[in-house]
Amino acid sequence: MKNLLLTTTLAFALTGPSFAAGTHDGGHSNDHAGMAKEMMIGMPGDPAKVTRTIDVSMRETDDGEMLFEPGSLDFLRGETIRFNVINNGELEHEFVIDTMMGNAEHKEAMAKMDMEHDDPNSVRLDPGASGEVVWTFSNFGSFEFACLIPGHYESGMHGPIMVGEQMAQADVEYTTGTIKKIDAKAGKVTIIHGPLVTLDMPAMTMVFRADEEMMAKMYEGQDIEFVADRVKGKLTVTALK
Ligand SMILES: [Cu+2]
Repeated sequence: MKNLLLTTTLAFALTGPSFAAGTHDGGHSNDHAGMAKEMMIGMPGDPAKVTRTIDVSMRETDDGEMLFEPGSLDFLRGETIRFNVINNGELEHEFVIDTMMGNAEHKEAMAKMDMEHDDPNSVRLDPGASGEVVWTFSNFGSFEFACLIPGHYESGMHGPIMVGEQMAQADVEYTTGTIKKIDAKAGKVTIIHGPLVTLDMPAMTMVFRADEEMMAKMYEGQDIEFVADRVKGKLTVTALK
């Protein structure tokens, strides 16, 4: 088959304009107290139905950055996640999940007055403290986690949350490409490739990592079908045919 994009494991739907109103219609205090109100990003999860636990660390770096680890999050629609959030920094931080619009509005409000969140979609922690958020991602889309304490978002404390849907296993995987260059010593291969939908990347020419075994099956100029994924933060060819 010569389709540029043969298949895909995840389908992402972007949040539409109707979602843009955010979740805090100015009445910030109205949705306190853990009310199970559904937001675009989903709703408070039932701790008995947690499907995965994710550790999230918050801290500052020596050069003045502030960050979350991991730096991005991917879920499947319907997952209920327990976020074990720990503040490894020396300043107070918070973990808030919402639409980007919701976070932007909230951040603006916090710039005027440092409100302390007590919403089910957030947790605010003193240095050394840990806490949790249990959340069900009931809608597709692109969302965001962030710390909205003034200045922290700008110092790096935000990252994307993608909520997608799992397709049938038979539909999984290969993208077409042509091998442009191989640098076996460095374990790198340059591939002119079609869109990598699961990685949210358009068609382009990119350098990937590949292990020795994978490399042995490749030659420059070869037309391939391959799967790429992030392995330890590096784009890596994980399957080839
Ligand atoms: Cu912070």
